[in-house]
Amino acid sequence: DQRFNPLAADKRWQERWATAGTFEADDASSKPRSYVLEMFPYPSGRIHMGHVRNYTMGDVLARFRRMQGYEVLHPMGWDAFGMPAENAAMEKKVHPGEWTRANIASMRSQLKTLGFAFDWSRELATCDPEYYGQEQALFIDLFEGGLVYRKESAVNWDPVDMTVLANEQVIDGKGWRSGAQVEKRKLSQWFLKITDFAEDLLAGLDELKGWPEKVRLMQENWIGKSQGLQFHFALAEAQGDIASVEVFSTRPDTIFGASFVALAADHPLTQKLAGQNEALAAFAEQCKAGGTTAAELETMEKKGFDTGLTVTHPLDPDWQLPVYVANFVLMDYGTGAVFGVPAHDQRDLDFARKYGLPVKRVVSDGEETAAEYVGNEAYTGPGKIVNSAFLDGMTVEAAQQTVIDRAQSEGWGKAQTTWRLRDWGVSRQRYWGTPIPIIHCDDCGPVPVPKDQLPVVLPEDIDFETPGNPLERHATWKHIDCPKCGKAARRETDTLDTFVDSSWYFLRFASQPDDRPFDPEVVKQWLPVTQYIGGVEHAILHLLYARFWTRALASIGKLDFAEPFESLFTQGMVTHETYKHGDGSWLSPDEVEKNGADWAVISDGSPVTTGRVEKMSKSKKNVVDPDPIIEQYGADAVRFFMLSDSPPERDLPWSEAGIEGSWRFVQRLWRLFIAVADSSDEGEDKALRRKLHQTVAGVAGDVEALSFNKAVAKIFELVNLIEKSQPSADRTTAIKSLARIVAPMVPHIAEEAWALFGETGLVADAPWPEVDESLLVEDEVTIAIQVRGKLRDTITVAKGSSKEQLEELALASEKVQRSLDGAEVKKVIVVPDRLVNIVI
Ligand code: ANZ
Ligand code: ZN
Repeated sequence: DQRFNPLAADKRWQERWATAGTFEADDASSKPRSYVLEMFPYPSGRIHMGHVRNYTMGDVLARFRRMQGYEVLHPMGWDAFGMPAENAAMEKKVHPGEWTRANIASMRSQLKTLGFAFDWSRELATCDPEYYGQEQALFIDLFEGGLVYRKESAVNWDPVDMTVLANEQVIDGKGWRSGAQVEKRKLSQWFLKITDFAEDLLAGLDELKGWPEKVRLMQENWIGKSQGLQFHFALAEAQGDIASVEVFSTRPDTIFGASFVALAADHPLTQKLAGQNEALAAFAEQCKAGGTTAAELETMEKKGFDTGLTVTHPLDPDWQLPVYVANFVLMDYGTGAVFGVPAHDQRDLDFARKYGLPVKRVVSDGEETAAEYVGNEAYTGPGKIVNSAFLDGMTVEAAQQTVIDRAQSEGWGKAQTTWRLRDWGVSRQRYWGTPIPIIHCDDCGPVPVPKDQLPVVLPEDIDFETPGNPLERHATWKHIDCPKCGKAARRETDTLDTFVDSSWYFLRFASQPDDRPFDPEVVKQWLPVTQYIGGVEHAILHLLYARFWTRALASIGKLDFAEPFESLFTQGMVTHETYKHGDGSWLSPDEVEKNGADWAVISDGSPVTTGRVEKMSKSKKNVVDPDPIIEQYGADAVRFFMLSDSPPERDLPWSEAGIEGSWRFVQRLWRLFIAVADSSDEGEDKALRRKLHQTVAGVAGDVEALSFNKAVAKIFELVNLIEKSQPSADRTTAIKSLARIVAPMVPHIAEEAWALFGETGLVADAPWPEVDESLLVEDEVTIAIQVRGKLRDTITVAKGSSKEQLEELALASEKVQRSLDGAEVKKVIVVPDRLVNIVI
């Protein structure tokens, strides 16, 4: 057949790989190892283009590494716990487990149609008791290792999902899933001591050379190490047992620019004052409703409440500063109180202007030194200290040290390091998660479930009619006797944040014994993950938790390495144009068609406005479902399109033209393959041979660097040259090698070709073509031959030919002799490797 038919071929090879166990990783292999991992999906129901792109990239690398002789671990599984399953249970009245497993089944078969080289024998779902039971065992290990504790704390409460959210899950003051305004509540919660590892998590970032700089920076900012001075301002009049206000500042050098002191709404002093002041109590309430992220604190309107109290400046007993309660001061950072320096801090400046407070310059921008600061932009740059008594003339750094030294020697403050990172609250008042394996006993307190009683399995008979936690409401599940004293006790009804599930799945992929979470010896063979690929949306959440979890397990002797992911790649998104009705409602790409230059709704011909190219998302309806595309064009064309059109870190705009181009390219490959299937062409084609070897080497380098679009460009060049070349033994070799070069990208057609060539075995198992290094350097050059400055001929000669040789060859040229037409040669100018000019 002249056409490649993916419908038959795709399935045939997918089955062959499966029955041969081609991609099952061997724990006992003596080959070098490579662990290629893509972030496992949440089983929402359908594979989307983002998944296709992500997994295609990982797949190319995994297949390529196998061909290079590595033992490759390339697993796939399901991040299967979480809210959407419960939402489905409430909306559609299906059990979350049933909904999840049905989704997994359909997404698994979708992934299989793309021919990904996954080791399906290691597939896992975090909702399997075999998985979460081992997670419970690890939780108990961490509990016994002192890395888990329970405390009453103000939590972010999502009133729609009726659950607690981690700080990371609150975006712009709203729940990351529900989008509902988050409230503050006090609840007893389980925490993991990630802050014990703050310094180490920060220091480790320096070693992660294979991570994008931007991700490292995001983690650094999240961990947020600040060094400064913690000191107190004495209250002019003590308020009961409170005699001073403790503040933390990274800018003690600006202490003479202080203009006010501000307290958080839930600061103990605020609370005390609010007890006697209704207006203040109302103001504090109002502050708590506001957002808590850095970005929000920057942008929201600064509001304050003058308490009427004053404090004394620590370096000038005659100087009194007013005390405000301010909405931009957080209780859970530093000490929950600050001193404001309006001239050098924008928030403080906005605040000072609003309340008419003094604005005193204490750092000179190099020109101005006057004490009165009139601008509306705080100066935060470097400079000399001014208007600051004994600090005058110092640099910012020197003044900071001087103030810290003075505070310490006089005993009113001390050098302090403050972290933005908070311990990780992992309690969720939800059903569909890993039950926290703890039993509460009135006499013994919290007792871990004995390991031989794990897993603590979720009950199946639950009801979702009422909001809140079904485990709490279940008639019998939580009632159990205390494992220590035997008295009636209660199970913990909170489940673990699903980010716990994804904090160690890569370990379980490497080793999954029945009787423990993993075998550290086997894990050691595979980890760290050689290449991790996923979305940048996980730059902080998942990646920080996984780094923490690995360290935590190492600290209790379960592992002997700290960093789980050696290299990280964050791929761009798949985007699509957006379409809208006249009334502004969204239309999906398959509801519209192009009518000349304009777009129209297919059903009624009404006009369509086209919008920006944006990430494919259900909310904007600009989603293209991969399934029908795969059915129409086959897996290889889809895979090839995912790799070819954009650099992998950039967004990839989906286009019909693009996928069609890929489809045509697959057919071009096929025509080449069938043409040489049983060719006995003879003769050399040195240029083509050279191109082949350059391509083999170049594509290898590009794939290794995940520069797939560059690899594709090189393959295009080779194919173009092959198509133009005459039959020869070199051409046959080039085409047969081409099957191996493209095999990681378009594995189905490559297998088909491999069989066509009469090769035994699978191309997936074939070695990557060898490179003849000597063919990589250009050893021939083309020389221009001019007569009186005019180009008359070109000759190809060995690089570095001598002047004499070049002169002789030039004069021997027939075209040159013709143009000389018997004239006398006066002089021959030779520029080696470039040109020969004959002067007559
Ligand atoms: C005086 C000052 C003067 C400040 C100046 C800054 C600039 P980072 O670097 O993020 O740690 N701050 C301290 N605790 C706070 C809280 N609970 N809520 C809101 N703001 C707080 O920021 C440290 C700075 O943030 C501290 O230094 C303090 O303001 C403020 F020209 O003190 B600074
Ligand atoms: Zn007990």
